[in-house]
Amino acid sequence: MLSRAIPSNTATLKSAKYMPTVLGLDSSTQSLSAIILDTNSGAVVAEDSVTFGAEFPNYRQPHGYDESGARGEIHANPMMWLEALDLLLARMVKNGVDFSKVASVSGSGQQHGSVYLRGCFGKKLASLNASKSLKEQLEGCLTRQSSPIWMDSSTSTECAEIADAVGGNDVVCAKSGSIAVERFTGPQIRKFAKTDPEAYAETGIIHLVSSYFASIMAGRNVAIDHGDGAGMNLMNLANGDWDLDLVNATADGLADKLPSCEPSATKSGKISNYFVEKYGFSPDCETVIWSGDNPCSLIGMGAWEAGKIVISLGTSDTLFAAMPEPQTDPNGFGHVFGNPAGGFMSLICFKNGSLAREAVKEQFDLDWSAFDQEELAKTPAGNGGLMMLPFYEPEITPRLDTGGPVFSREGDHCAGETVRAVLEGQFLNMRANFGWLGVKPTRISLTGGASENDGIAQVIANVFGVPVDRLDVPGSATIGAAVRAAHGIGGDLEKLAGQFSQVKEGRTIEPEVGAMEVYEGMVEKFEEFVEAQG
Ligand code: ADP
Ligand code: XUL
Repeated sequence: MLSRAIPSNTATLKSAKYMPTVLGLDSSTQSLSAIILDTNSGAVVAEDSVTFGAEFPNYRQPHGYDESGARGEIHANPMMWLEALDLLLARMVKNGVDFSKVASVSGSGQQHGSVYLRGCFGKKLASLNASKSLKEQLEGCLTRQSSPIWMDSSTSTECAEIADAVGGNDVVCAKSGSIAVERFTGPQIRKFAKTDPEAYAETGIIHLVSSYFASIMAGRNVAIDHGDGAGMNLMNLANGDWDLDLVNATADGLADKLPSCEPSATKSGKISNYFVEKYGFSPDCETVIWSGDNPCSLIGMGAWEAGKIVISLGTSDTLFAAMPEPQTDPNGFGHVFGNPAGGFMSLICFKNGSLAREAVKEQFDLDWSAFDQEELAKTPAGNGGLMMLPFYEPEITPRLDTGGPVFSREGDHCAGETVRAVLEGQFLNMRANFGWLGVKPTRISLTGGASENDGIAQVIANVFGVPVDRLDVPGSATIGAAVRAAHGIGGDLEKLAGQFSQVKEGRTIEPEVGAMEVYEGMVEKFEEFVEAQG
C-alpha cells in the first residue's frame, strides 16, 4: 500500500536566507528554455529558448529526437542537449543578461529519459575548463551514445519480465505508483543491460535528463528528486527511496549505478565554476536538484495543493493534479509521482498531443491561426456525429496502436471536420480516462505551447463543462523550475504563486452551454468507439 511518506523540505525553508533573483531551466522534448524571475518585484527579468531541431540541423532531429530506431525506439542525443545549454547561456549573456545576480538555479527535464555515463563523469564535472565546451569535455563519458526518451515504446518484453520477477504488475504499481511502463526508465535500463551488456558494465552512473543537467550545473553527481524518480518503476513511493526488489529485478548491479533519491527542494551546493568563469554567475549561486517537467508544471501552475486540475498541451498532452491521498489507476494507464512540495501528484500522459495536432495542421497546410479561427469554426460541436481516434502514434492512454487516426465514418473529411475531429477525440479521450482521480473539476488550468490557441481551449472548456484558465506566462515547467530554485533557498511557495502563477485577465474561456450538452452525450459513444478498436 502507498502511504504519505514523501516529505517536503521544510527545514531548509525555515533556515535559509531569502534571495531575490532565480533562474529556471527547462530541458523539454523539443527545446531548452530559461527564465529569470525577480522574486522581490514579481518581474520576469529575462527569457530565452533554443529549439533543438531549428538550431542544430546537424543532428538531423527536427523535433529534438530520432525515431528511426527499430520497433518503437525513440532516442535523443545528450550531447545536443549540452550544446543547447552552452548556446542558450552564451546568447543570453550576449543579449545583456547579468547572471551574477542569480541567487539560485534549478530546472525541469522531460521525464523518464536516461543518460548512461562512465564512473569518471563526476570527476570530469569537478574539473571542467571554461575555455572549452561542455560537449568537448563530456562526450567521452558516455557509455551509450543516445538517450531513450519518454516517447520510446520498445520495452514491452522488459516490462513483463520486471513485473513477473516481483510478483505481477499489481506489486509494481503498489510499490512505484505505476505498473511497469515501456517509457519508464527501469524497463529502458533493463533493455540496455540485455542488449549491450558490455556497455552496461562500463556504466558507472545512470542519470535522468533532470539529474544529468542538475549534475552539470552543480559540478558533481547530484540526486534524482522524488517527482521525477517516481517515473522510473524503481522508486518506492512509501519511503521515497530505491526499492531494492524493483532495482534487482531490473538489472544486475543497478543499485550501484543510481544516484541517490532526495526531496525536490534539496540544495546541491554552489554552482560549478564552469558557469562562474564562462557566463558570469556568482560563485555563491546555489543549485537545487531538478525535477521532471510535469512535477515542475504542478508548481508553476500554483497547483501543488489538491483542488486544481491542470492540463498541459506540450509535445505530449498531460492531465495532472496534487493528490490528497495517493491512489493508483485501476486501468494501469495513470501514474503517481512525488509532488515537489511534498506528498503526491497524479499524472496521465497522452502521447498524441501536439504532434497529432501538427499532423492535421500540415495535412491541410494551415497555420495555427487558420487551424482554429477558420477551420475549427466551420464545424459544429459534435462534428455531426463524426468521431476520430486521434492516435497518429501508438497511444499510451489507452495503450492502443491503431496504426494511425481512425474515423467513425469512412470517406474524405475536409479540413474543418478533421481539425474538429482530432481535438474532440483528444479531449473526449482525456475525459474518459481521468475518472480514477476521483476529482470533479470546477475549473481547469491550462498550460503548454498549444494553450495559447483559443479554439483548442474552447473545446476543452466545452468537453469538461468548466471554465479554462490560462496563466500570464505559458511556460509553466520553466516557471516551476525557477520557483523551485527559490523554494530550495527558502522562498515561500504561496507568495511565489501569487507573483508568477496568476490567471491573465481576459484569458479564461467559459464553456458554451449547447456544446457542453453535446459532449455530455458523446463520452459514452467515444468509449464504445475505443473499445471496438481494442
Ligand atoms: P514541450 O515542452 O513538450 O517541448 P511545449 O509546451 O513547448 O512542448 O509546446 C510545443 C508545442 O506547442 C509545439 O509542438 C506546437 O505544436 C504547439 N503550439 C505552439 N503554438 C501553438 C498554437 N498557437 N496553437 C496550437 N499549438 C501550438
Ligand atoms: C509523462 C511523460 C511526458 C514527458 C515529456 O509521464 O511521459 O509528459 O514528461 O513531457
